[in-house]
Amino acid sequence: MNKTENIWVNGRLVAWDQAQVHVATHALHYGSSVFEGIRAYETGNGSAIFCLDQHVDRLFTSAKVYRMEIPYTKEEIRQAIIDTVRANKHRACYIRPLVFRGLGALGVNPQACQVEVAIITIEWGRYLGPEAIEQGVDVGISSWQRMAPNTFPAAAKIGGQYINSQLIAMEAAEHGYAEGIALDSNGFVSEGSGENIFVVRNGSILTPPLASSILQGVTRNCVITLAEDLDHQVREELIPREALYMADEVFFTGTAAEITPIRSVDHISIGNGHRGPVTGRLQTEFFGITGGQIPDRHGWLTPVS
Ligand code: PPE
Repeated sequence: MNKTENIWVNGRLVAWDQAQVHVATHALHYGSSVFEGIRAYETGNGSAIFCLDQHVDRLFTSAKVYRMEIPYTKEEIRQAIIDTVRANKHRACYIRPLVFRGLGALGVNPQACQVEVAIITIEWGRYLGPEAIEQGVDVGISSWQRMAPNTFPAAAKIGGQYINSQLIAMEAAEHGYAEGIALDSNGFVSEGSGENIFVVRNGSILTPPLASSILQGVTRNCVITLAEDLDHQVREELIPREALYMADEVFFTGTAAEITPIRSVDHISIGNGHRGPVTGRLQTEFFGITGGQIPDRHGWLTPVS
C-alpha cells in the first residue's frame, strides 16, 4: 500500500503518519466499526466518484443497525469524501470511509466509547489480479458459511463481521483459489468474501436474495439495472450449490472486484471456461460508464472537481 498525502480524521485532513489510534481503541478489540468501500474513476473528463450517495446511505444504515450515531450529517461525510479525493490529487482511487468506536471503556458494551470517523484513499488496481477481468478467476466453495441471520446482521457492513470474510479468503488462498464462495446457513449460495455473485443460465440471470445473508451490494444493484437495460430480467432467488456448476456463466460484483468472471468453481469449469457473452456485455456497459465513454444515464458519477 502506498501512502497518500492526506487522511480525513474527525473533521480535518491530516498527514498519513499522523492518522493514528490508541491501543485501547474499542474497535481494535471487538471489531466495532462500520465502513464503506467506494471507487473513484478517471472518466476522461476528470475523476468522478461512483455511486457516492448509495455508499454514504449504506454507511448510515449500517451504523443505525449497529446502534451507532455518526457525529456528522450525510452531506458532511459526502463532502469530506470529495475533499479527501481532491486533496490527494487522485485520478482513480479506492475510498475507505471508516466509523469506529474509539476510547471510553474496555468492556464489550461499546456505548461509552466515542465514535470516530476517518476517510482513507489509496490507489487500488484489480482486486482479484490484473488478468481477472478478462480471463476470469478460479474459485472454490468455502468450508466457512456466511453467518446465520440471527447471529450477525449480514446486510450491514460492520468491521467485526469481516472475520468471516477473512477466514473464507485465507482458506481460498491456501487452496490456490483466487476467492472463496460461502454458502448461507441453509446451504444455499450466499456470496464471496468481498463480492456478490450472479449466475447466468439459458439467458436468465439469478442472484441470491438478501435473506441468504448477503451484503446488499451497490455494484449488485447497478448490475441489476444494467441487465434490465439490456433486456435481461434478474431474479433474486435461492441458489443451490450445483446451480453454479450447471451455469453458463458466473460472475462476481463488488466495488473492489467490479465485474469479475468466474471460470471455474471447485475445479469444475463454468460454461466453456471463458468469460461469457452476458458477463462481457455487462462489463462493457459498466466500464464504459465508469470510464466516461458511455453517457452516465443513471446519474452514478459525482465529479470530484
Ligand atoms: N459482499 C461483501 C461481503 C462485501 O464485502 C462486498 C464489498 C460486496 C459484497 C459488494 O458490495 P459493493 O462493493 O457495495 O458492490 N466488499 C468491499 C471490500 C473489499 C475488501 O477487500 O475490503 C469492496 O468491494 O469495496
